[in-house]
Amino acid sequence: MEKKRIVEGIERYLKVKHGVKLKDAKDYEIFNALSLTILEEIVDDWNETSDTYNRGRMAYYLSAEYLMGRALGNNLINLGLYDEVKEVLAELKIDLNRIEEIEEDAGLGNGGLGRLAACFVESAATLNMPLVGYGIRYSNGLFKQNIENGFQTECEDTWLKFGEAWSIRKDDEIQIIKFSDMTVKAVPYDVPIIGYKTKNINTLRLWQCEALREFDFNLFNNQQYIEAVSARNKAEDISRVLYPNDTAEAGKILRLRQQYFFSSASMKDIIKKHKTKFGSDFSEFAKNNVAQLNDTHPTISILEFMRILVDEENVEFVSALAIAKEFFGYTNHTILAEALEKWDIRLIERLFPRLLQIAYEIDDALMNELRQKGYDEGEIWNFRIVANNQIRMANLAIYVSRAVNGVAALHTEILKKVELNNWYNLYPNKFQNKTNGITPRRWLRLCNSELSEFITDLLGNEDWVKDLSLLKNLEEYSDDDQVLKTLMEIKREKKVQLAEFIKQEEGIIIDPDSFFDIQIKRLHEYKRQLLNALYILDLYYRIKENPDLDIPKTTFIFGAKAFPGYRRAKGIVKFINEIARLIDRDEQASKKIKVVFVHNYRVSYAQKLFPGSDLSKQISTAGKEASGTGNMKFMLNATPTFGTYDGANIEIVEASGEENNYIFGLKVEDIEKIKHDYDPKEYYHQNESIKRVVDTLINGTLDDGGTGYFEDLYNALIEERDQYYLLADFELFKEAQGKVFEDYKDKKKWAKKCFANLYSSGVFSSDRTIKQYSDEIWNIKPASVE
Ligand code: 26Q
Repeated sequence: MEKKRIVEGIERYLKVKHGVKLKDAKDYEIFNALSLTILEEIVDDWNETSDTYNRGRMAYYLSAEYLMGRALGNNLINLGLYDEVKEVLAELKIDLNRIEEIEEDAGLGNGGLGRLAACFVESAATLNMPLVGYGIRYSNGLFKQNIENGFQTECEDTWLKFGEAWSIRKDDEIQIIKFSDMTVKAVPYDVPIIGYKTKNINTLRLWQCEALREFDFNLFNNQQYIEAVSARNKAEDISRVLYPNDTAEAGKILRLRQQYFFSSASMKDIIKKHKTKFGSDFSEFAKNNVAQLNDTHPTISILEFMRILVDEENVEFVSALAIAKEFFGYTNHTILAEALEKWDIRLIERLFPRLLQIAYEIDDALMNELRQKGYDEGEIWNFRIVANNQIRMANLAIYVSRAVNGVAALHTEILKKVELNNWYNLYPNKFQNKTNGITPRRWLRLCNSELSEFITDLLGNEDWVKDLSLLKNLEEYSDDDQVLKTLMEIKREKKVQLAEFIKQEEGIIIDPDSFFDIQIKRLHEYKRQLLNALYILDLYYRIKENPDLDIPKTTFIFGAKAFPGYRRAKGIVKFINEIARLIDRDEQASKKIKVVFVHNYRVSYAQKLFPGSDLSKQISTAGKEASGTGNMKFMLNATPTFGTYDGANIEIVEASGEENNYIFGLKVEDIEKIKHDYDPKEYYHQNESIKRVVDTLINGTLDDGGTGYFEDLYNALIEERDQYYLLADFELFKEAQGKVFEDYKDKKKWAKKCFANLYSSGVFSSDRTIKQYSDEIWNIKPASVE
């Protein structure tokens, strides 16, 4: 793109959008004008891509969450315009970095599942894969987190406050959505998904809910002002806010409305497109279309799809069901039983009575099949879609789909052998594994330009950004002192940058020459931030006993949002902050260790934390973390894993070598063996260090401000039998961390571990994952625009 065009574009959009000249423009206005300039540049290619895709078989990714983060930097990198734009702005005395930092994160997701969806749409675009993402345009994304006196507080996320440059509203493609008690509009906002160095531009279509009419004129004239706008508010409530929950809590009506809203809009959109090509002939529908359900959240799509085909398109029920079974695929993201979605049938009946009838009919079809295959009634019960006055969404998704997949090898094995074993025995060929991945554009090329340049220097070109398996070719340098030295210099530079950012954001000073031990992820008991905290507290006591304790100076960094209604999680936040305070106040301990809980952990913060890390903490109870993807982001930034035998940790360590990581703790089969007579009290009484740290929860060493949080944590460990096996893994954790500290002394040895992680990380590219979905489930092929 010519420099002149960039400047002209910025000036033009400043004028028409904000009514200002460049010299008077605020940073956010420059951000908007620059973004619109780039958007304008790609619109033709974008439309052409849609036309190209529409000519062939297409895949649709249905997800209630897309945790996109910021768009500008990523889009400039992928278009190959980053350096050019940086120069143009510099000539205008504007720092591109400052403009990037003004952008609000699009935080339309909770955590792993939402971020995975974001990586997937980017990879599909990069690979020219005909895939469209469908989701919800929440007015308020995931809450913003503050820490006040060590407690988490929340406030609303208003990401749209400056307007949003990176989407186009399509008023001519609105869908009308009917609930039994209200009818609303679904307005599509199309977000361009720009692949890396390709002309193709893919689409993420986010639906916004609006009322059919802005207000009721007659009520207004009667001076009933609140009533006049109440229908409008009720409609807008549907896409107002993302539920901050990352496990399925007892069904809430608004959540169900959200799910139906975007499912119905997406099904109608897909069917409309089909009809413009094939009229009312649905015989070839499944040949041209495939839809992936990102967990069960969009599973009501199946019922809506059936309703439209049967009631509106006059397709026989049996044929419609056969088409649906070809059309849908289902990805499972969780093993936690409490996270499996179930909806009360009375709720479904109240909002969409016809969908309940359809659910019963599908249930009948399944039961007939099972009876024919000789299953007895007791066995059949577990398969039922409607049972106990509930619709079991996972059963519906499994029955009506071409494929069911888990998200890491271990996870898929657990689904097959335990959680969904009955289904696996019924349909063994439906089950597949698709190990998660991450996009190397955002998670290396963009967030770590220093390391990226170094890789490019070593490999001679930038091909690795599009084919991450090429990183393997770095292995030949694994004994090259100069290479290892440069790698560690880059790491140190990224740690300095992180320390500066933490100072700016948290007002806390950390030492970039200390060891950065980082645990960043949603707060959950199964993820065991509490185990990490207890370990640190033990370390504190060991330093008190022996001020010369031989460990490297270490900064323990945490970042995590707790679901606002999850009391125990909030107690853990407070506990970590109290440990931080205890250490800061201690002259001896604070010389050796420091704890920082960074507030409002989010995608843009993550982009600074992964590159500035020395150790990746992935310590979930074995069998509980379906995959994890943060673990891959650390690895890609050359950081060893300290983790349990869980999720994708296992594959990470397999790829880069046990000797280059720290894998410890009980395995799934160990837990199976001990679970019946596990007694945490034995560990508590027999292990003095365990007792010492656990007792701080109740003996007044640490203060929870009278909330009862700490006593509750104590009870979880001691009285409620430590469901997540923290005490059983405590000594193993300690031993493994001891090994980390020992190994870190040998700088070269450590650098080699970092480097091995980098050159072994290629397989965790989401490009690989998307290729596998495309080949093994979706049956789609790349379609490039010329
Ligand atoms: C469901 C119903 C009602 C309210 C909320 C929900 C809900 C929302 C989000 C349930 C679950 C989620 C998110 C789950 C999630 O992020 N799972 C993670 O998915 C990642 C991608 O596959 C895995 O790497 C993680 O291991 C898994 O925890």
